[in-house]
Amino acid sequence: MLHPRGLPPTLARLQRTLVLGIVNVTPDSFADGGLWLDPAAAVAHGIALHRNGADIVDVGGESTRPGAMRVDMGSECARIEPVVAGLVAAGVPVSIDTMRAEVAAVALNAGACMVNDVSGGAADPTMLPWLATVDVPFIVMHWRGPSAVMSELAVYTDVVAEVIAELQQRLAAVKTAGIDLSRVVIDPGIGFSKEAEHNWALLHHIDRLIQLGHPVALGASRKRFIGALLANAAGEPRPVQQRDYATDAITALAAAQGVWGVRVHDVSGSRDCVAAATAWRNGEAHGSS
Ligand code: PMM
Repeated sequence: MLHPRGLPPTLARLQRTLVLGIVNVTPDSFADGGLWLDPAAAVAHGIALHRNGADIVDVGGESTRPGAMRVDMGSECARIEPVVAGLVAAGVPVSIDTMRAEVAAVALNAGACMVNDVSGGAADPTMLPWLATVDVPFIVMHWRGPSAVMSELAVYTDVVAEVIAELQQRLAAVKTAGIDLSRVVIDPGIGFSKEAEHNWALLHHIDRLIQLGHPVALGASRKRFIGALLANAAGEPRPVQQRDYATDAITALAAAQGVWGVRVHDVSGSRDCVAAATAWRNGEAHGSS
């Protein structure tokens, strides 16, 4: 498994897809909004995710669902800091899901070991210069614009080629900022300025992203395109809490293809899928745990 440089050694020795468990400390995220606003509840949830098999717990303080408005920086910091600190104190590896350098810096000071920026450094002009001064892995996701307008930007002629070209532009900016590309994980940004057909095309062609030579992360968990796929006869989408079996199938297929990490709500299902897919891929059980 190709890992990004700067990953804690215990994670960097794993020869399988990593599972990132999601803790959104927000009132308005689509799957878990409002559940973990209380820091103690968020920490307890993150610890439970880790016990259930999350290799990393990804903590975010700002919802990025389509149409969401931005939260101010002070509130975002106040939401994430005690949660990151509490998880780190419990021995849980933490990544910080933010588009702001200052928030990421607060999280790193509290012990976070990775930065996950859904804008790939595009939303905050200080993100890349700051990242050049630290030495942690950095997830660069494909992003076309803020949540308030992202649905209007879901226009593609060839979604796979365009996502790859736009990711390569971000990688060039990352390199120009002085960040070693061996630290970078790329992510197609499932659901971000993408309709269902775009998401499925990107998953179908995930091998083309993997061929770019960077670790690839995927965040498909419980997203709207899964709800649409599993809609009932009346055309009503499958409720958010009933999308985990399909999410698990995506994890299994991603792990079989060699995706580096999956960002999910239901950690235990994804860990089982990773174990089975790794054993299938290797032709033996060794290295699956
Ligand atoms: N999706 C969400 C938030 N952060 N980070 C990465 N790297 N990739 C994603 O697809 C991604 C992300 C939105 O989902 P959520 O509301 O369940 O957190």
